[in-house]
Order: sequence, then C-alpha cells, then structure tokens
Amino acid sequence: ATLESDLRQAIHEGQLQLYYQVQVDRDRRPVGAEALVRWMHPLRGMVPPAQFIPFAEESSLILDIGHWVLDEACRQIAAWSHHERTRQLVLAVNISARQFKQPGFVEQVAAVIRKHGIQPARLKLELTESIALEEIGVITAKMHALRSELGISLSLDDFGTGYSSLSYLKRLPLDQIKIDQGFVRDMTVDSSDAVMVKTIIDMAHNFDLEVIAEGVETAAQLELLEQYGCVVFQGYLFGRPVPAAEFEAHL
Ligand code: G
Ligand code: G
Ligand code: MN
Ligand code: NA
Repeated sequence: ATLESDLRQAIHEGQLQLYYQVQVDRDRRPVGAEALVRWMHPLRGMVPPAQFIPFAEESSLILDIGHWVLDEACRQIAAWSHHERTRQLVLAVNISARQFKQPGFVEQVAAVIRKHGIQPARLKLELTESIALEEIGVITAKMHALRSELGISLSLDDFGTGYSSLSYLKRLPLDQIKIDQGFVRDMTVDSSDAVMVKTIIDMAHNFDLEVIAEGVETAAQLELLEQYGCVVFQGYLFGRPVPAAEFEAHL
C-alpha cells in the first residue's frame, strides 16, 4: 500500500490520535495545551507528524486530517468543560496554510464549535507565517471573522523562521506569537539567538501581543526568558506531549 492510501485509511479507521502538551504561566500554572496529532499505525507503530503532515500537505489529505483534528480538539474541549481543573484551559490547534486558505474554512470552524457546544474562547488556532503568502486583505478578513465574529484566538506559530515583515505583523489580527523553538534551544549558548528572542518578546509587547516560548527544556532557558519578560511557556521542562488521560493525570 502507498503512504497515501494508508493515510486515507488511517483517517477513516480511527488511527489518528491527539496528544496534548501543557502550556504554563509565570507561576507554572497550566493555562492551556497544544494539540499534536499522532498516527498510531497498526504495523509501523506511532508515526510522528513530521513523517506524514508534510506529505499530506501536498494533497487534499491535509484537509481531511485538519478537519478531523479540529473536531477531535473541540470534542476534548467539551469534555474538559465539565471538570474544575480543565475548564479554563485554552486548547491550541495547528492549522496548515492550505487548510486556512480553503474556501469555507471559517464556516467549518463555526460548525465544529456549534456541534460540540463549546465556548469559542477555549479554542486557539496556530497559524504559520506561510499563510501570509496569500493576499493580505483576504487573510486579514478571514482572521478577523475567526477572532471577532467567532470569538476564538489566533497565534502565529514558529515565529522568526518565515519571511513576514513587521508591517504584516502590525496588520494581522493576532492574540499571540510563538517564538520558534530553534531560537529558544540555543539562546543560552548563542548570543545572536538570545538577541532574537529578546527582540521578538519586546516587539510582541509593543504590538500588544502575548508571547509564548516553545521548546523550553532547561531551567537556564526559563530564567533567561523570564528576564526578557516572557510569561507563558511550553516545552519538555513542563511536560511532553501525552495522551489526554495522562495529561489530565499530571495537572
Ligand atoms: O509533535 P511534533 O513535534 O512531532 O510535531 C511536528 C510538527 O507537526 C510540528 O511542526 C507541528 O506543527 C506539526 N503538527 C502536529 N500536529 C499537527 C496538526 O494537527 N496539524 C498540522 N497541520 N500540523 C501538525
Ligand atoms: O511547529 P510546532 O510548534 O507546531 O511543533 C511543536 C513541536 O515541538 C512538537 O512536535 C513537539 O513535540 C515539539 N516540542 C515541544 N516541546 C519541545 C521541547 O521542549 N523540545 C523539543 N526538542 N521539542 C519540543
Ligand atoms: Mn504549533
Ligand atoms: Na512552533
């Protein structure tokens, strides 16, 4: 079988699963999670997204996967809304550029929110700078509809690795930017990465955006990030991506 037919089957036979990685505030309190898809292949075992998402993005498969992820994430938000310790969490979902650009994307998100009866404020979409390759007016209109009309929040993922300019950042209706983990990884040993991180944090605050650092693995990284004014964190230091039951047990 080809990867494509395998993956098509995976979606329909329930082989995809979401893992959840905690996001914490300055007091190390859980404030949210990022949903990360995994493929539980019957023969190959757990296949990480890096091995099938880029492939899926070359075809319309990413639209099916994206829709499944959104539906499953909203189902999880609904389940969490019944429990004291999870009801305040905001769940972030990765959205491919192709999925975002799909006509009817806003309506799809609205329909999934309605289906599960969740509060829109519990859902966050992570977009990447590659969406900015489309016409700016189209993107901002879509983002505005998601944010102001539906009431969900928007984060710009992998920030610093793409090509978007400051003027884009000024115009895009965003709530948060995510500092790419590549900068965080080396910030305590490479001063140019440290400058990058500090500059992104300052810029985010000047644009009134929340900033989250991802890939935080060490206490030294955390200390420097706090010194630079970052107050929301994600990374192995706080928790790895895990299945929902394990995530809930560790809260
Ligand atoms: O979980 P992991 O670090 O292996 O994820 C690797 C990459 O796969 C990340 O860049 C992440 O954004 C992407 N990814 C994970 N889950 C999803 C998903 O549900 N949809 C999309 N489009 N990308 C995802
Ligand atoms: O591109 P995106 O931010 O969506 O991808 C997040 C990816 O980063 C996931 O694959 C997740 O497993 C991974 N990740 C999360 N925290 C850490 C960390 O502390 N260190 C490393 N190396 N990877 C991490
Ligand atoms: Mn992400
Ligand atoms: Na990222």
